[in-house]
Amino acid sequence: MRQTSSHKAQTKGNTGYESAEYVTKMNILAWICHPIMSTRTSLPPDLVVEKLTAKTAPPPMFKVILLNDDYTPMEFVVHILEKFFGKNSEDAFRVMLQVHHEGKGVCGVYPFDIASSRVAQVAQYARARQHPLQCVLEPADDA
Ligand code: TYC
Repeated sequence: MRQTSSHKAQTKGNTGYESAEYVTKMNILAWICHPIMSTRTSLPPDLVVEKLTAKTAPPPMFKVILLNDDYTPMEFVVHILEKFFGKNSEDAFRVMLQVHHEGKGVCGVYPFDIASSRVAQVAQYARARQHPLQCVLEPADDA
């Protein structure tokens, strides 16, 4: 990235930064990653660098919800909760019973890719054993 005159001497109000030569974040990154690729051999001594820490928002989360049906055996549901959702036998039994009595229950909360892959794994595993067990995704965030 080439420095242009418009990049220089940017006014930043009364912060005392007026004399600092303005360098774009890309320019600094290029210098840090590979000085030879950069148009600079060194950074200016009066450089003021804004905080470069990544501002990444946490990913949206999704609940994997297990649905009740009249045909899937209870033991199979407990097995699913242990195998795909890392539950111990006590928690697996508790979630299974909740689904049985209330119609649905949360198996776990994950980012989209993990949640959707768990749903697909459960569907494939249950269908291969002729069980109609269903699980679905639901957004977990309030937004
Ligand atoms: N209702 C089922 C039965 O009585 C058990 C069951 C529990 C099925 C949870 C699905 O997600 C489920 N055999």
